[in-house]
Amino acid sequence: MQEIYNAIQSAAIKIDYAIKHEDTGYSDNQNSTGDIQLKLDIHSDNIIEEIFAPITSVKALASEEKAEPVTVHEEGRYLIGYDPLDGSSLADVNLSVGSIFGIYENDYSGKNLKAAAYVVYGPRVEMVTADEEGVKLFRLNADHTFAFIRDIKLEAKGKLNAPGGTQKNWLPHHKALVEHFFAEGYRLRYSGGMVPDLHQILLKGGGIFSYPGTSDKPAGKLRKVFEVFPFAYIYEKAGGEAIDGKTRLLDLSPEHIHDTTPCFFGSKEEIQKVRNAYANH
Ligand code: P6P
Repeated sequence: MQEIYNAIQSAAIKIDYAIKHEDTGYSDNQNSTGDIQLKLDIHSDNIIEEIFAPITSVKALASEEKAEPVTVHEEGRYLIGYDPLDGSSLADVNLSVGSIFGIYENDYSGKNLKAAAYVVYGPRVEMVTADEEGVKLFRLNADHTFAFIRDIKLEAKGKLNAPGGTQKNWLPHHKALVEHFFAEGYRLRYSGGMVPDLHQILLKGGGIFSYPGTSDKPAGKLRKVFEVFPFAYIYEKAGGEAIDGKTRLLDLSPEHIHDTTPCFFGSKEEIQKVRNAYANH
């Protein structure tokens, strides 16, 4: 797994440079979800593919920016599912963005995740890894190496509330749930970037991030393989939980590689409140 973490670090350094110094404009292409791709999306995807393709333990690469997975070593052990630059349009307004990686075996179902990692490109470049040894925070140094900073653990209850999705399309029980957290004194922390928003809750010790099914998007917006499963794995390894409102996210499987799902990530007490709110819906 260290070989894969090293590859993520190498890609992160190149992608961080691209964010800071290259064109953040739109390309003429669309990805398979219909999003118009930024030149940064395509460049970040190419950086990752170029760095991962020679790794013989990697069997295939599935990117949010590509229609189908690409096989690189038939005998490889790991399937990588990744979002090369999540929230890339936020780079244009100088907000933090991130890369997300799921390291799977056999197939891209939640139960077959063996490790997960992400990189946050913000005032500092930080990488978080999650595996059987727990959740660990690393930070990029001036000498272009990543130094271990600390282990990450979630408290049973937090103070932050990151409510995603278009509010006018929230279902009534979801709106009541979000309002309950605010009435309890939770503070709004939502940038529109999944990676920095979930990173903040992890580093601050707890809270709740939600991207629900809405009247216009009943299956939610965030992708199972590239975004949701990796963060579900990370939140569980940090002592939290991750559900779709009822079901544990890591018990789900994608019918198609770009499938989406409603998702809630958070501390145990907050996730129990989500279960209660969604019990009869
Ligand atoms: P909304 C960014 O486009 C993204 O995929 C995630 O990073 C983020 O959590 C979500 O969409 C934001 O979506 O609808 O709240 O703007």
